[in-house]
Order: sequence, then C-alpha cells, then structure tokens
Amino acid sequence: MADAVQPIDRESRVFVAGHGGLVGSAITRRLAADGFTNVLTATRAELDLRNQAEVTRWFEEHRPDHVFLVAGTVGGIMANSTRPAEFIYDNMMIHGTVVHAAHETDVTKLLYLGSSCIYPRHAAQPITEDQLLNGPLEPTNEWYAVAKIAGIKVCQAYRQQYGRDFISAMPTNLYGPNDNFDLQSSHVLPALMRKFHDARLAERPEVEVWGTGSALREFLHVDDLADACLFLMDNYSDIEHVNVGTGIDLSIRELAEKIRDVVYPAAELRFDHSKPDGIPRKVLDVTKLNALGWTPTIDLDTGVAATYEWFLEQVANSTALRGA
Ligand code: GFB
Repeated sequence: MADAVQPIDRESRVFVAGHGGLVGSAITRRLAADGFTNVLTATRAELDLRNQAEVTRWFEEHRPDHVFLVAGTVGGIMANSTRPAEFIYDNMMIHGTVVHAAHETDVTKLLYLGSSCIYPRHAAQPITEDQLLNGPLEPTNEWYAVAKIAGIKVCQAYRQQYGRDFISAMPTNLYGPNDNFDLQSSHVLPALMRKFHDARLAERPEVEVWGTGSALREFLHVDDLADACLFLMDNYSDIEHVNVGTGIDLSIRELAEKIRDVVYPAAELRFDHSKPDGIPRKVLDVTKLNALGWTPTIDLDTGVAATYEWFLEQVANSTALRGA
C-alpha cells in the first residue's frame, strides 16, 4: 500500500515512452531536474511502439528498470471524431506492446497515463475514480476512451496475474510547452491561443470558438502533471488508477476570454454552433491524489501566460511549432 512504497532510485534506467510529446517532454525535463542520470528515449523512426517484436527487442537491449508509458496518438475533439481508427488502433497497440515487454523483461515499475475521457458521459461531477465503466461514453472520443480503458485494464491484469507493479494515472485536459498548435487536430487551449495570435497579426477583429462555449473543462499545466507522475512513481502502488487534476473547471467561453485577454484583448468571440461541444462537463475529483500528498502549483492564469511566452519564443526563433 501507499505508505510502504519506496522512491525509485535516481540512478535507475528510466524509459520515457513518448518523450517527444507534450507529456513525455515534460516528464523528461522533470526527471533531469530531479537528478535522474539514465533516462532512455526512442524516436518513432527508431522504434515503432505498435510493433510487439520491435518493442520487446528494444526492451531486451536497453533493459529499463522503470517506465513512464505516456506515448500515444492524441488530439482534440475534431481529431478524435474524424480519425477513430487511428485513435483506437495506435493506442491499443502501444499500451499492449509496452506493458507486455515490461513484463517480459522484468521492469520494476511502470506508470501508464490514461485520460479523463475514460469516464461515462453522464458521470456524477466531480468524477471519482470508481465511476469507471458505470455508463456509456461520450461519442466524440469513445474510440480513444476505449483504448485508454484497455490500457488501465492491461496494467491491472498484469498486476493481478503476474504481480507486476504497474500503476495508472488519469489526467484531466493538459496544456503547456510542446503542445500541438494545429487547428484541426489540437486541443482547445493551444487552438485558441493560436487563433487569437493569428487574428492579432492579421488585425482580424473576430475569433471563432467552436461549439456553444458552455461546455465545462478543467486544465492542468503539463509540468504539474509531470511532477504528479514522478510523485506517484515514488509514492503509489495499487491496482486502482489515480485522477490527476486541479478539481477546478471553467466554461470554454471563460477560457476563451482568458486567452483573449493575454493574447489579443481587442478581439471579439464568435461561437460556431455547428461544431460539437463534446462532453458537457468533465471535472475530476482529486481527493485521492490530495490525500496521498500531492497538489498542483501552477494556476491557470500563470500557466496560460507562460505557455503564450513559450509560443512567442518558438515563433521568434522560427522553431518548428508542432502543427503550425
Ligand atoms: O480540447 P478539446 O478539443 O477536447 O475541446 P475535449 C474542448 C472544448 O473546447 C469543446 C471547444 O467543447 C470544443 O468544442 N472548442 C472551442 C475547441 N474552440 C475550439 C477549437 O478551436 N479547437 C478545439 N479543439 N476545441 C478531449 C478528447 O475532449 O479531451 C481527447 O477529445 C482527450 O480524447 C482530451 O481525452 C482530454 O475536452 O472535448
């Protein structure tokens, strides 16, 4: 149980599966800051995480002691609705291959990262961990959700049958440096940041916001998530997944106004009602994580301002922004 868990050795070999993404890059930064000296990564060209034979070979060769399984095909509401096959196939395969290879090569501990979309569309709010699988899913992301639920179950199955120390964390909507800013495939926060930025440069007075603006969402800065993941690796070992969030939500209209105030205060919002709202509300109950001893430190105002500064630096340095 939680209080008997030992922190993981800072000199152990730690594999971050998905190190190039929003979450993986934050975890890699966090591990470096914490003094980890043996962080292992593999690019997509080096390792196709959907291929069991390749993944097993890689694990046999590199012998990680600990694994952060944060790789996957991800995207916002439009990408989820229009590319269901990629979302279910890529994610189910990646979760299965990495967990299986971790078992085959005796990995000491693995943390699997799911998503708050695993919970039913009509889950009671805020959503507690035990609401998993007690009702139908939100249709705009059910394929991704099914793959993410399978990931939790794979970890639980290997824990139950083989005694593996594989744990799962369920984050709320994330944002921060290295996010995807492509307007078709991104999540709402980077999409709106880019839309307001582009509108300001073009001196366009209006910015389009998808849906009605009434959907409620919770946002966690990815550096807080990375901190929580390391905290759970060090302090948690049990079969049930753990929600990771702030427990605070706001409407998409409020979020859009917040981003507008940072990026382009003169802009007006125009809501496109032909686009989906998705799940009406999704705020996590974070009592369990708080009771373990972890709380976030980056509030949304600070996080949005810092992310926009990061965005501007990329633009100024002409660094290739993902999706831009
Ligand atoms: O972030 P998002 O794409 O995904 O959209 P979900 C959140 C809300 O923002 C929806 C609205 O109500 C969108 O209609 N929205 C407004 C926009 N303007 C925009 C825009 O320009 N772009 C985008 N993308 N949204 C995701 C799931 O659901 O949640 C993923 O699709 C994942 O699978 C993630 O689980 C955590 O919050 O609806």
